[in-house]
Amino acid sequence: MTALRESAAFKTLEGHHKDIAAVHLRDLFADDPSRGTDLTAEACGLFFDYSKNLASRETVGLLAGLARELRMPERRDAMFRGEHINTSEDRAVLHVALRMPRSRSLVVDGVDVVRQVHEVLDRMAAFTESVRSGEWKGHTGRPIKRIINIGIGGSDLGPVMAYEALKDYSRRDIGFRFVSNVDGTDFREATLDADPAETLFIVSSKTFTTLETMTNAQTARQWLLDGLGADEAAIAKHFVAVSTNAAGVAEFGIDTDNMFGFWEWVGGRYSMDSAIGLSTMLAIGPDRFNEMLEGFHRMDEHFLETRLESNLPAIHGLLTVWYRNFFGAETHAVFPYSEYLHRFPAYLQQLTMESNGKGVTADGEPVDYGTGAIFWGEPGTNGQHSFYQLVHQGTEMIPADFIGFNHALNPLGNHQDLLVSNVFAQTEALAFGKTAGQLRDEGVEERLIPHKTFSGNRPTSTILVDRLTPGSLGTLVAFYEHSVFTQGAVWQIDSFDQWGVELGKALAQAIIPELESGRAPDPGSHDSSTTNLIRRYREANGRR
Ligand code: G6Q
Repeated sequence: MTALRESAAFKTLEGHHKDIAAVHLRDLFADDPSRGTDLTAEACGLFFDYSKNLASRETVGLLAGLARELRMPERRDAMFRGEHINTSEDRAVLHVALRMPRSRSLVVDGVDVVRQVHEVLDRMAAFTESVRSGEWKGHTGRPIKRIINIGIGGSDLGPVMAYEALKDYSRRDIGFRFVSNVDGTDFREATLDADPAETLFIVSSKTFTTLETMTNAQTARQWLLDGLGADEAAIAKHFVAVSTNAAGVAEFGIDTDNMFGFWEWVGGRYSMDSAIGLSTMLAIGPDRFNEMLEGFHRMDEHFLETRLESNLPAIHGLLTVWYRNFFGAETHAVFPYSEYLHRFPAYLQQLTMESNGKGVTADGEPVDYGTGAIFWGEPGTNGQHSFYQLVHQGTEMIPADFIGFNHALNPLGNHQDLLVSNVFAQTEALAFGKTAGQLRDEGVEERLIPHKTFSGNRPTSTILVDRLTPGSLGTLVAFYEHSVFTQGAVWQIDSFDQWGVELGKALAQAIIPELESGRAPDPGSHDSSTTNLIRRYREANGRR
C-alpha cells in the first residue's frame, strides 16, 4: 500500500468522510450560524470563502494533519530552498525565485539565481522601453505596431492568458497576437492584417526544438523576408527569442543579444513570470509587470509562512484532495466572473492537469488512489446559459471555484452588480438547492416537482478579489500554483515533470515522413487503423 493510504490521517479522514457525507450543507449552515464568516481566509487581497464546501473546521484540521504526516511542509520548504524536488528530471523547481525582490539572494547549485533573474528582467525592461517608445525600429525604419508571440503549451498559455487578463492595462496602439498551433491557420490569421515592416516576432521556446514553434518560426521568417524583400539582416530587427537554448537560437539566425534567457528550473507551465512573459511586459510595461511579480511574491510568502489551517492555497489544494479521494469527484470547475479572464481556465488546465496527471508516485510506485482532477471552466455568466444545468441537476459532483471582483474595470451602468449577483446566487443555489416542499408552497404543478427540484449540497468556493490588476492576477496564479503543489505533495507525485507531453512531441515525428515521402510506408509499420488512415491521407493528397 502507498504512503497515502497507509497514513493514520487518511484512515481518520475515511471515517470523518462518512459523517460529513451524511449531512446536507443546509444543516451545516443551520447548525452553525457563524459558518459563513468562520470558514473563510483572507490574504494578499484574496478573500477565500470555503464555507459552502462539504467540510467543517474539523475536516480542514484533519486534512492539514494528512499533509503534515506526508511531509508536505518539508517538501514546500525544500522547493523554496532550491532542492531538486523534480526527481524524475533531477531539477530544482524555482518559479518562486522568478518573483523574489532584487534585495533577496538565493544560491542554488552555487549560483545566485535571484541576481540572474533580475539581470534578465532589467534587459527585458530596457528592450520593452525601446519598443514602446518607438526607439526600436524595424528594418525599414518604422516603429513596431504588431507583436506576435510564437510558442506553445507553457510558452503560450501563460502569455496569452496574461495578455487577455491585463488588456485594460495594455498599449492599444500595438496589436498583440499569439501563434501556437502548427495548423497554418493560426499563423495566417495572426498576420493577415499585419505589415512586416512593423511586426516583431518573439519566438518563445524553452528548448527551441519544439516542432510547432520551430515550424511557425520558420514560416514567420519567410513571411518577413518575402514581405520586406529584404536580406537576412532584417531578421535582427524583427525577431527576438526567449529560450534556455542559446545555441539553437543562434542557429535559427537570431542574434543572441536579442535573446532573453531563463533556466531549466523554470517549468513551462510555471514560466509566465519569466522571460516567457516578455509579450506581457511589452503590453503593460515594466512597472506593471513588476506589480504582477509582487503579487505573485506576496502569495509565495503567505504559502511559505502561514500555518496550513489558514493558508489559502493549502486549504484549496487539500479540499481538492478531499473531493477527489473521499467523494470520488473527477472534475473541478473554475468560473471566473470576468470576461478578461476568459483564458484563465485554459491556463489552469495545463497548470493543474500537466502537473498532477500522474499515475505513479515520485518513487515510481503505481498510485492506488485518484490524482489530478480534470479542471475545466468558462467565464460566468456565459456558462450559466449552457453547462451549469449539469452542475446544478446532473448526476456528478463538481466542486467549483467562483472568482468575482468587487470593482469592474469597465463600470458601465449596473453591469457589475448584475455580474456579481450571479456569483452569489449561483453558489447559494448550488449549496441550498430547492426542495419539493418549497416548490409546492409556490404552487408548482405536481408532475413538474421532480424536474424543478434542486438537490443542493453541491460544493463551491468563492474567491473575492477587489479588482483585476497585474498584482491581483499574479496573486491568483500563485494561489493556484501552490494549490497544485499541495495536491501533488499529498499524492506523493512529481508535479513538475511531464513525460506524457514529451511522448506527444516524439510520436508525430515518426509519421511525418510517412505522410510526405514519395513512397507509401511499409504496411507492417503500424496497426491496421493507423496504416489505413495514412493511406487515405496520402491518396487525398495525390501521394500513392
Ligand atoms: C510545460 C510543458 C509544455 C511546454 C511546451 C513548449 O510545462 O513542458 O507545455 O511548455 O511543450 O515547450 P518549449 O518551450 O520547449 O517549446
